[in-house]
Amino acid sequence: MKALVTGFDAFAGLPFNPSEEILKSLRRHPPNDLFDLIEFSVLPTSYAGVDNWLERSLDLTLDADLILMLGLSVSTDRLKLERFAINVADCGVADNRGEVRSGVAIVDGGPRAYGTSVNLERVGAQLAVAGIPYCVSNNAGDYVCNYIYYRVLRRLDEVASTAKALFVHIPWAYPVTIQEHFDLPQRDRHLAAIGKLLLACRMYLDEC
Ligand code: PCA
Repeated sequence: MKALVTGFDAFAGLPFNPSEEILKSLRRHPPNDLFDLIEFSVLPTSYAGVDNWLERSLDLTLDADLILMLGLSVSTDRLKLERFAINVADCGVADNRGEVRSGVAIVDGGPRAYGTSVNLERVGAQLAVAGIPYCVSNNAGDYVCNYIYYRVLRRLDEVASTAKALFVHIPWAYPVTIQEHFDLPQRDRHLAAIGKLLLACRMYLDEC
């Protein structure tokens, strides 16, 4: 099975983006037992950067069984499995090219929202077994993460692809309370959580 995994670089003045760190580590230690990884991309946190990546990666997105997109949410302390992407960019925070989009449709005339075809409850159940804190979220925000999610889901819909796409927001840090499960530095906790997420996705795909 082929997976394409993306993350984003630091944005809004934050010192780094854990999703970028995760991607770098996956590149060094690819989970070959779970997926043939066709690409790990760290994307610039900008609307235009996402557009450029999609342009370049058209074939890759169509070739993948799983497109797993990762990004940081500063307001969560657990993995957030995102169910929907909405057709609007509407965030006061400038992207890394200085662009602010307020109330702008992502695709003119496109559906108001797309939903992932991944069964989040089933993926979540596997995460729970592995002791990974997570929640299912119905709101991926209105910034660049929602933007890439909408654009990828739209592309898959347009070509009637059977590939599964999922956006997961990751926390800045996992709470101390899970330290008993993860007696590890934050960086390694992130890697452990994403390792279990990839495993959960693989198990889910095997069942489909
Ligand atoms: N998080 C931002 C954009 C990049 C990232 O990692 C978001 O939630 O939209």
